[in-house]
Amino acid sequence: QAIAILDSGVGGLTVAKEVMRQLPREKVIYFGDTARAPYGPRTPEEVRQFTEQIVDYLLQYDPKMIVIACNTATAAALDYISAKVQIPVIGVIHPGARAAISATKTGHVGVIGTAGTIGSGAYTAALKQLSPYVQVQSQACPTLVPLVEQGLFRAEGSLQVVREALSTLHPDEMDCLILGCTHYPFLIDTIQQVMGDGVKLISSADETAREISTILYDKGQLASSEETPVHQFFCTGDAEMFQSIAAEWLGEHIRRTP
Ligand code: DGN
Repeated sequence: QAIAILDSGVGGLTVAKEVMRQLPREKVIYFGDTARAPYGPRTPEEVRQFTEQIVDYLLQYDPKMIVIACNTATAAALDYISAKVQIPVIGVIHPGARAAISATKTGHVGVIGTAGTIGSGAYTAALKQLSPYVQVQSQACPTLVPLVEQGLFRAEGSLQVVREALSTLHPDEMDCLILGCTHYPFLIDTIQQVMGDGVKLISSADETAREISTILYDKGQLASSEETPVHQFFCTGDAEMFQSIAAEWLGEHIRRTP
């Protein structure tokens, strides 16, 4: 049985990569809804509907758990999907918040994400649930996901786009910044350059993979095969673009099947 990971596009690959690193025996089935990305500007109802469709598709493969590796979809649909399916379902917002609370020394935390995620207030709620003292600065960055989906995250112009997207944040008033969108780790070096070395960047991927590991261990469901798993990837849009971004990010050869 595999771990099913979904996102609006290539962003969830940042989580998949960490799952493959921390849990190398586990098979991953990845679904990127690249034809309908970005989810950020869509209504929560629409994001919930899309997430449900993807989960229904993935359930055909009988996965042992589902990872909603998209903050926008986690904010809009995690509770709904968890109540609907019989297997464990996790999102990326609580792991991201937990990682930030453990990393911050000043209690001043920044969050960037899509308009949907920031508008939902889900990060502020998750951070405040963990610590009543935390101060949160947040900013929606709608221009960043399209940059990543177009494979332009290493392009020269990306620095200017990132600089503009982050221009309202005050790096001197936070010690960590949550990359509250799974696409943003593709831009991590550029974001670090803009925010400066005083701000630690937090991505949910590491903590999410740890949570998956704990859940599977507790349920006695960790894979035990000696064979290297063969992962599967699905996308709804331009398969060539997806293949090239996934191969580069994961550092793996990805073969296309009809
Ligand atoms: N990767 C998704 C997230 O973490 O919110 C969102 C991307 C999007 O479709 N805008």
